[in-house]
Amino acid sequence: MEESESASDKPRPWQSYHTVYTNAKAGMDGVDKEKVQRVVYEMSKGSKYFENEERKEALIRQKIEHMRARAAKLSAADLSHYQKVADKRILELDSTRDLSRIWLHVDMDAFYAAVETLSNPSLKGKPMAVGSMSMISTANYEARKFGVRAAMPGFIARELCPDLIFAPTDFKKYTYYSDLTRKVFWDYDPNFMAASLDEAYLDITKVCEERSITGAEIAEELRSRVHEETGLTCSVGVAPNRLLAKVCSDINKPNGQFVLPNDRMAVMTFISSLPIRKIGGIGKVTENILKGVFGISTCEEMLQKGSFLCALFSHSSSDFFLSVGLGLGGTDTPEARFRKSISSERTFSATEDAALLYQKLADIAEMLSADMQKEGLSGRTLTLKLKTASFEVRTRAVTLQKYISSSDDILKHASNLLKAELPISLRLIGLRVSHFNEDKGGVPGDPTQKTLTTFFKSGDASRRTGDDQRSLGSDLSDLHFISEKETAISLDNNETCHHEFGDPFERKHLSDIDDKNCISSINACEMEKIDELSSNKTAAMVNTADVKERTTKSPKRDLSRVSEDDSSVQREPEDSNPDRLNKEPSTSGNEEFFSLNQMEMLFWVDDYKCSLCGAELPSSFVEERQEHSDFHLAERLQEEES
Ligand code: TTP
Ligand code: MG
Repeated sequence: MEESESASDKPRPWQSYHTVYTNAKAGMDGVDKEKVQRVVYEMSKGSKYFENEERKEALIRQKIEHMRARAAKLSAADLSHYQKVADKRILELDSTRDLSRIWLHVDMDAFYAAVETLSNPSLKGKPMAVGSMSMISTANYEARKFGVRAAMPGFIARELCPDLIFAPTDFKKYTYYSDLTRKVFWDYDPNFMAASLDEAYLDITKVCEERSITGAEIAEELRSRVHEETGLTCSVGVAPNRLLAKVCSDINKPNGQFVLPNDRMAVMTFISSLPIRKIGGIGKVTENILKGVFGISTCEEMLQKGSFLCALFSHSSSDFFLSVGLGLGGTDTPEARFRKSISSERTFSATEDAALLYQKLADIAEMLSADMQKEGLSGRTLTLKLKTASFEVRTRAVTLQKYISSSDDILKHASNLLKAELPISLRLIGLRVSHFNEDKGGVPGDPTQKTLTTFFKSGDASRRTGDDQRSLGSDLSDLHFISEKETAISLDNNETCHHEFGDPFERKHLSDIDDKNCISSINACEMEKIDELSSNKTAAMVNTADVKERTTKSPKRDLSRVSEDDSSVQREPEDSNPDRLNKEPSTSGNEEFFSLNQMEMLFWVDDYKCSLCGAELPSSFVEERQEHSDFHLAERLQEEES
C-alpha cells in the first residue's frame, strides 16, 4: 500500500515539515504520519503556503532560543521570588473555581460527510470527503484513516487516498440538519450557545436538577434524540466548564461521550496528563515554545513550571497558563448582544462569467434574506463586497430610502451595484445589510428573550465550508502572550469587548465559544475594516486553496462613485468608519486577556478573513486558524526581537 522508504540514509526533508494536516483529528490515530508529511511536503513544495511554513518554523526556533537564553539568566533568587508569585497566583485562581454548573459540549460526527451519506447511502463505508480538489471541508472516518482531513486541499487528499470519493458541498442541507439538532438542544438549554453549525454548548445544570438526572444520562438522551431527529450521530462531553466540556467531547468520538464529574480532584487528575495542545487556544507556536523552553507538554506541568512562566510571561499570559494547569474554564452564560449588521458571502473559483456572477449574487441574496427573516430584521444599507481574481477587495454600499429584507429587494439593489463593476473577474461576492429598522429587532436596549435566544441560536453559527462562508464568529487564539501592554479592544460605542463576557479563562486563549462570542460582538459593532490590508495581502499564506496558486498583488483601483434614483451609492470610506478598533486603556484586571494593541490584534472579519493580512479561513478551521495566528505571533515576536 505504501512506497517503501528503504534508503534510511536518504534525506527526508518532510520530517521537519509540520503542517496542520499531520495533527490528529478524531479518527486519525493510526495514520501513517510520515507518509502524510511526505505527500503534503512534496505537493506543496515551493508554494506560498510552503514558504510560509518554513518561515514560521524558523521564527519559532528563533523564539525558543531567545526565551531559553532569558530563562538561563534567571538567578536562584529570581526563581525563588517567582515561585512565591506563582504559588500565590495559583491559590487565587483556584479560589475562583466554580463547580456549580454542568456544561455539555456537543459536536456532530463528520458532520457534512455524514449528511451526504444520509442522502446517498451508497457512500456508507467508503472513504469520502466533502469539498473539491482545491479544498475539502471534512472527511468521513474511513478517509481519515488515510490521513485525509478537513481543510486539506483535495488534490493532496486524493494522493493520500486514491479511492477517495468527493461529494460537493451542499450548505443548505447542512443548515437544515443543523436546525434539526438545535431543536433538540433547545429542549435542554434554551440559551444554548451554538459555536458552529455542528457544535454547541449547553448549560444543563437546570435540567439535571429539575429531572434529578445526571449529566451522563442527559448526554445519552440527547445523543439518541439527535439521532432520532436527524439520523446522524454526535459526540458529547460533559464537564464543569466549557473548556473542559469541549476537550471531553473529542475523547470518545465518533458516537460517544465522556463525562468529567464536578469534582476538583477529578478535574485535576484529568488535566494532569492532558497534552497542552488539546486546549483550545494553545496552538503550534505556544506548544513548541512551552515544550522547547520549559519542557512543558501536559497541563499539569504548567503548574510545576509556574515560576518560569511568571518570570518570563506577562501577567495575563501566565494567568492563562496557570488556569489551564488548574483546569479552569468558562461557566457563565454570556449576555445577549445585538447585531448591527448581517451578512453572507461566498467564495468560488475566479470567474468573469457575468451570468454566473449574477447567479451567485442571487444565491447569496436568498441566504441573507432567509437569515434576516429568521431574525425579523430589515435594513436600509446594503453593501456589496467583491474580491477580484487578483485579490483586490472592493466594497460598494447603497443606502436606500426604505427598509428591505426580501431576497428580491436585496437582489435588485445588489445587482445594480454589481452591474457598475462589470466586466470583472471575481472570486468572492458578499452582501451585508445594516442600518436596521429599530422597530423590527436587532435593537440595542430591547433584550427580549426571543432576541437573546435567536442571537445565540444563529449569531454564533458560522456557516463554513471551503466554498461557502457566511459571517459571524472568529478566533483570536494564541496571540495572547505577545503583549505586555494594557490595551483593549474598543468598540464604536466605547464598550470594550471584554466587558461582555466576564470569563478571564476562556477568552482569547480559547478558540471555541468565547472567541465566537467575542467576535459576534465585534461583528455586532461592524468592526470590519480590513479591506486595505486584505486587498494587498490576501494572496499570502495560509489559505489552503492557494497551495497551488501563485497570485500577484494588484494596486487598488480608484473606485468610482455611482448613483441611483432612490439611493446614494458610495465606496465605503476607509477611515471614517467609526466602528473600527480603537486603543483604549483597559479598566479591569481581567481585561488583560484582551491586551493586544491595534496592530497586534487579530480577528476574523466576517468570520473567515484574517484582520491582519486578509488570508481566509472559515471558523471551523480551528487548527488552521491557530496556525495562522501563530504565524502572526511569530512575526510579531521577530519584530520585537529585531
Ligand atoms: P468538525 O466538527 O471540526 O468536523 P466533523 O464534524 O466533520 O468531524 P468530527 O467532529 O467528527 O471530528 O467540523 C464540522 C463541519 O464543519 C465539518 O463537517 C465540515 C465543516 N468544516 C469545514 O468546512 N472546514 C474545516 O476545516 C473543518 C474542521 C470543518
Ligand atoms: Mg463535528
